[in-house]
Amino acid sequence: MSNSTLDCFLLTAHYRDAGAKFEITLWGAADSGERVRVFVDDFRPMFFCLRSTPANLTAPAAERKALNMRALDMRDLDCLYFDTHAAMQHSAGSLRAAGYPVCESDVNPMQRYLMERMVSGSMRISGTRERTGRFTGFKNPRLRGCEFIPDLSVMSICINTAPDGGSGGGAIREAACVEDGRACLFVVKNGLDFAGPPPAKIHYCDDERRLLTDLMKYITSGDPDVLTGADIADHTLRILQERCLKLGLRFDVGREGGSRVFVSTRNARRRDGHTSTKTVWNARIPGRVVMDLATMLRAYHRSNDDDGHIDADGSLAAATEALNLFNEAEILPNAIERSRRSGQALDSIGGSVASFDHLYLPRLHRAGFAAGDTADIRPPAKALPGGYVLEPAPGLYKNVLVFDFKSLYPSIIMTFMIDPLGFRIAGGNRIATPVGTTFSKDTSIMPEIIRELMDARATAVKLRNPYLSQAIKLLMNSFAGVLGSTGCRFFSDEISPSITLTGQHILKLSIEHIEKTYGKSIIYGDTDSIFVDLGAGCPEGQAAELGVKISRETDAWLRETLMEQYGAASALALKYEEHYNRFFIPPLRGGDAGQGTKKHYCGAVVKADGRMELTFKGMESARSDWTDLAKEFQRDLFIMFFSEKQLETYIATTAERLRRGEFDDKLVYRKHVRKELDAYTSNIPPHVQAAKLLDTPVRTVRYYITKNGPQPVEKLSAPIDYQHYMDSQLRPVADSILIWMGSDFDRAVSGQMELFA
Ligand code: DCP
Ligand code: MG
Ligand code: MG
Repeated sequence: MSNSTLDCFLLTAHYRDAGAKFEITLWGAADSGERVRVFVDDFRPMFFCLRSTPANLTAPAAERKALNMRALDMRDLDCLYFDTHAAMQHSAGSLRAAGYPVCESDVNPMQRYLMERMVSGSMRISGTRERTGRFTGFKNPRLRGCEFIPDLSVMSICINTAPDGGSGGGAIREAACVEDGRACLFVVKNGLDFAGPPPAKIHYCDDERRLLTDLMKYITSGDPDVLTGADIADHTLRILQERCLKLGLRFDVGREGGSRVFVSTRNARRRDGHTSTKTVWNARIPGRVVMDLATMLRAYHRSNDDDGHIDADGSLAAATEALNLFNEAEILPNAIERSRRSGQALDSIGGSVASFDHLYLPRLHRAGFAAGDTADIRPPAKALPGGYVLEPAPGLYKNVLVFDFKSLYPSIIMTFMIDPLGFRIAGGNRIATPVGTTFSKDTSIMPEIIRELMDARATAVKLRNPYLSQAIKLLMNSFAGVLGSTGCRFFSDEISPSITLTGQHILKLSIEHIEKTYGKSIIYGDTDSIFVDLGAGCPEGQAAELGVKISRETDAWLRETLMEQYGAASALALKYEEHYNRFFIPPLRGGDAGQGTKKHYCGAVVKADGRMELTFKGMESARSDWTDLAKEFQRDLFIMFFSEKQLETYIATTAERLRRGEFDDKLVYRKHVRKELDAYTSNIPPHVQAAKLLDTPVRTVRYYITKNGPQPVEKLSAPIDYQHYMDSQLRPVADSILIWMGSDFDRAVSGQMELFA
């Protein structure tokens, strides 16, 4: 035993009431290479109540302390400490029921433990270091934040089960574990045949029991920090646990006991306003972070459902591919940097509200204030305003410059010192926004947090750390969103609009200024972007120069104007982003002449070698209900359109070739099956209809639309329904341009029919 200090990164954190005590167990990865268990049982869950709350009502608290703290409505507060989380929740419930307000009773005590120590992922542990088996242990150490970035080991796991129904239905016959430079395949002898070339290492097992035992031994001795794979929690680990239970084995893959896979339900608000209940499988593995491949890809790359799905033969190939995707997408460095800024767990996604609490609450407390409970937030009577979207002027343009404000909402927060505390604290020096709300200049927290994040982002850019800079951008932007969300304890129907409406005001001001100063027309703008039409007459090579000039000069003008009108020090920066040589805004389908479609455009940059690089917005073909045919057709058509070539022949030829079957390999739809097939009862979507025709279940179904309805690629029997593809793939692409030209798809196709007569 020795007194020591260790820099660690937080891997997993769990808490519980153990009898009459509250316990926290943290696992971390240390710079020394040690893996560390931190056990805490001297932290007491707490919340605040009004000083005026009668003593008999707070008797269940282990301690009531009068602190020099106030609520945001300026009433004095006392702090209540409890021995257990349950006691804390119970007491908060009874106080609330008795009509006495409580503050921050809904803050998770473990999150509070970490945030008050300023621990965001990285933590410096000081205390008595104990050796417990292969791991290092600390009990009730001192913890504070630090800057340590860990080097974590990852294991990708995949299993294959025997088909249901047959003998040994559902049993695991094959499992693979893949790490960087190491792989092992576990196969039950006489099980499924192993396909493909033999891997580095095959471990034959007599039966499933042996496979499970050896597999779990392999995982715990390999001791990875991160477990990943396609559907790692809701498939791999869930089935592992299930089979262990069935065979009377302990499901044990963590750094200590207590591994558990369980289902939780989440209410998700659907777009139609109804709520649907979603079931989510969670894996709680002490000491190991469980990161589902598809979930993490979605979180960091906004990719669609299908990404992260593995279509490999055999579990070894699948686990290898999953690890490759995990590494290529750089999920770990992204997650680490996000955790270091937001204070959220490595495997967490979203969590904007919790991140805000994590950064804001400790500073609020140090300023002598505590926030209310989220349950006390009342939803606004009507939806809060968002960004301003200009009416787009449809048509074809040459030389369009695009400008976009850098971190618009964060820079508005800084410029006008927008802050929940600064809003409520009265008097002193104040700054007024263009909307009329005012904020304290003397006391504020959020502008300071944003400034630190902005500086950190600038450093990240300088150090070429794209993960950090992206993590910071998303975090900063989430602040504005969180303040407009009733799930956040700082929600206010005055603060959030102070940001968005000021954004609208600044966009309009800037547009007006550019139009007036440069005599150019603005053809579109959205929230913080401005599209300027320079016209065909713009001399080659001058567009970029003008772009830089407009952005600098507009910044300077805004700085003067905002100082003069509001006494505000502008933090706004209008970036010159792009010069499109060709640009197109489609007309609004079924709208009046001159109406464009918002958030839809296509721009082309002509490269030095004459190649055109296209950017699609809104009309992009990256959606899963677009086939390869539609994507290629759209790209080719726009290149021809921008090159001023005649389009009808190409459109008609493509339609004709489609009918002749020349594009059959480009007509496949791909879609992820999210629920069990039997869970679909009415209104069965096409991909599920197709999936039902397959012998074995798949997670991504690839299918055609045929004259007999949807059919999977593997079971195609009916003729392909070419008319369907004509109507749903070719027509919308062609019409986006043709309608603007006064024609349409049918006319283009029929007008050219004589070609094929
Ligand atoms: N915005 C938002 N939610 C999104 C995207 C944007 O609330 N999903 C808001 C916040 C942004 C503003 O719109 O500040 C402008 O969006 P941008 O995409 O231009 O983002 P930023 O201006 O913040 O960053 P950048 O520096 O990349 O332009
Ligand atoms: Mg922007
Ligand atoms: Mg923008």
